[in-house]
Amino acid sequence: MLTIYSDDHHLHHGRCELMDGQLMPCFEMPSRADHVLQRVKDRQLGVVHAPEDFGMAPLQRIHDKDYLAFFQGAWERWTTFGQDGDLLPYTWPARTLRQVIPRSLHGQLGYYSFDGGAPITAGTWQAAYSAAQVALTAQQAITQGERAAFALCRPPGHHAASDLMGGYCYLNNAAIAAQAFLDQGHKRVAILDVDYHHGNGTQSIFYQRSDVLFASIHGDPAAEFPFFLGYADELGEGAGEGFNFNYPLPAGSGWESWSAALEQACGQIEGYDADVIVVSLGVDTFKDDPISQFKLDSPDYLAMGARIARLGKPTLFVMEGGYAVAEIGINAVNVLEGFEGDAP
Ligand code: Q9C
Ligand code: ZN
Repeated sequence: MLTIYSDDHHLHHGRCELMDGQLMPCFEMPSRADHVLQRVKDRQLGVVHAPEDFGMAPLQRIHDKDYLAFFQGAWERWTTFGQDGDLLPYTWPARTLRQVIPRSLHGQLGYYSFDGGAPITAGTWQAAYSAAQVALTAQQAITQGERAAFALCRPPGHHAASDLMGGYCYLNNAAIAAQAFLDQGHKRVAILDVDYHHGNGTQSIFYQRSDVLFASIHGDPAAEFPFFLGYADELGEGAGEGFNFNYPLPAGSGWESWSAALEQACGQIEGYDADVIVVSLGVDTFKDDPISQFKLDSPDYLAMGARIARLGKPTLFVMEGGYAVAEIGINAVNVLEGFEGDAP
């Protein structure tokens, strides 16, 4: 399987995220992608190519123009204050407050974010921009006839909405790629999100649309980040009604219940008859993940890939979460090898 990868992810290395009342060292760190790349090479999964540059237009198909401009220019504005620590928001326009875009940098940062988990550093824009190009380059390979491709994106994307960053995500790589498929003539795209956390950004982007089906298996948001989206009764809205499926599972869930949810998600995708599948590939469902509560083991990821292959569609894998750094490469590449072992 073809892998697309850019070294630019090293430009994003946040110091701290706000979690459980503390500033903690970021779990989302550069060594994550380095380990996945190393495993791709060790297993000789296939060639590794650098991304092409498709410019801003495909990003603007998903993200708000003012959000993109804010994100691109935020670090420069921060340095004019003589600051060089990471930018982290601390005030959000929650209930009773007005959804107004203030003049202040930190006011705007609060407006364009939903948590304190997505620090902006000097290189965050370039890293996120390149990650989106990684997804688009892998997407193009599939358009040109590849059966599958792996977009080794970092930072991840599935928590990012049209005009919101959060949950370590800035640009929604999977959504940008899904939209590119549609813009190039595909009619129906299914996004299968297997990350431990609900893909709130992706869901929100396509919630009112029938040309993208979204199915996600994740920790029950009543107990788990992102808390405020991802419940089973969210089925889509308007033209999108019946094209959104959430499978929240309790803490402690292992392969038996997880794979039963996967079976249901795959049933929906099969009924939808998608032209192409985008997999938001997070492996933070692993039993030793430091911030997650599922119990999948490394061989389970082979079975996961095999089941996805039996959908029988061209498939784009987009890297999302996974914080057990020593095992992230084994688990992510196991999905890809499981897929290839079962591809028709
Ligand atoms: N400040 C992904 O797996 N944890 N994101 C709480 C909030 C956030 C996970 C921190 C977990 C985000 C792509
Ligand atoms: Zn996650």
